Amino acid sequence: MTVLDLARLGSVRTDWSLDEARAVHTAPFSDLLFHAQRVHRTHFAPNRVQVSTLLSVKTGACPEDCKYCPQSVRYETGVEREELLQLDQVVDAARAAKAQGATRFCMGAAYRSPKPKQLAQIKRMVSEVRALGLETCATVGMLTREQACELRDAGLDYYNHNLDTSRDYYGEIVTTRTYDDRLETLQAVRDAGINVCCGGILGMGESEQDRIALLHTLATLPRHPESVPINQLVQVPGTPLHGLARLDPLELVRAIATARLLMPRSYVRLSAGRSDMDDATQALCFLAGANSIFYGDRLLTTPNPGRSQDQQLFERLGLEVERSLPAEG
Ligand code: SAM
Ligand code: DTB
Ligand code: SF4
Repeated sequence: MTVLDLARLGSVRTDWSLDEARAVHTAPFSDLLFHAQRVHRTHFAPNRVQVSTLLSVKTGACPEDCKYCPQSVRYETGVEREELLQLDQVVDAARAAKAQGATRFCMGAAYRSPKPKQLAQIKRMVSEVRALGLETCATVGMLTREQACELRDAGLDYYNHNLDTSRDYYGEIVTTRTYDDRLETLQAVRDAGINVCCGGILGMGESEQDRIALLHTLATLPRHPESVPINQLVQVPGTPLHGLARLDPLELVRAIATARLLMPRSYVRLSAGRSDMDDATQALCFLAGANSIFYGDRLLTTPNPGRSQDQQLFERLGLEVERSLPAEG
């Protein structure tokens, strides 16, 4: 390799060049996986997976135009508009998720950004879920610095806000908010002292260069996101991206391995899209350094493999669910 020796990778850096990121992503597959696994083992227990459970606390009728999303009001996808859930509905779902082994509960809302009354209700949800002994995560759209501080004070541990794709390709996917809007929200969340959960979606018709650029942007943020969700597009009829050619599964594995090598201490989550993957692909993703999944039979509005299916997969692979909450930091 000309610009980079994979065998020397393993330390946490935020000064990656795009050439270095490309050299990692395009390395011979076995070298890439070998070194991703090597680096994974220096920072994490090799056979342990963190599990988060998702709940859509406000579904549908979103004003944004994200071309992948079944919840945008602009596309006929059959997703029914629902009001914000009641507090007790959310707490019941969180209790059930905890009983089933989740350590983190992530509440998603189909908002561009929350209004003051909505934020007040979400803060109550966060506080009550945290009181159950779960880590809390929310993804409710763009936040101001003040809103981020309010959520932190309510007990929010993580905020999910994805970059989705590369800066260059982004305009093909979303026009109602900019890449810089997203980066600003991420900075507000970081400055508030909330852990950052930030990743993207693969399989939206982007090029390999776009996937590399997305991973490079994530890995050169002032601090790496603590969680990096790598979603494979869930193709929903009615959305503009429905019917696209499927991503080569080995490209997904490459992206996970690259995330592991560029962000060695971050949890890399094999996120949406697992219902469309076979067990061998998922096994390769874990080998490549994925160490987190969404657990439970629904994502936000689309299906996820059921718990029993995941338990079988974990047994086949000798994976165990991380029971204790990881140390802060
Ligand atoms: N409305 C908020 C926002 O977008 O900021 C939060 C909820 S939104 C559904 C959270 C993330 O889910 C999106 O940023 C996107 O990365 C992911 N997502 C949405 N639809 C998806 C799909 N069909 N396939 C894969 N990921 C998807
Ligand atoms: C993330 O990166 N993936 C999750 C979570 N963060 C909020 C969402 C996936 C949504 C898939 C489509 C749906 O179920 O509506
Ligand atoms: Fe709305 Fe979020 Fe879906 Fe975009 S991804 S349409 S902001 S719910």
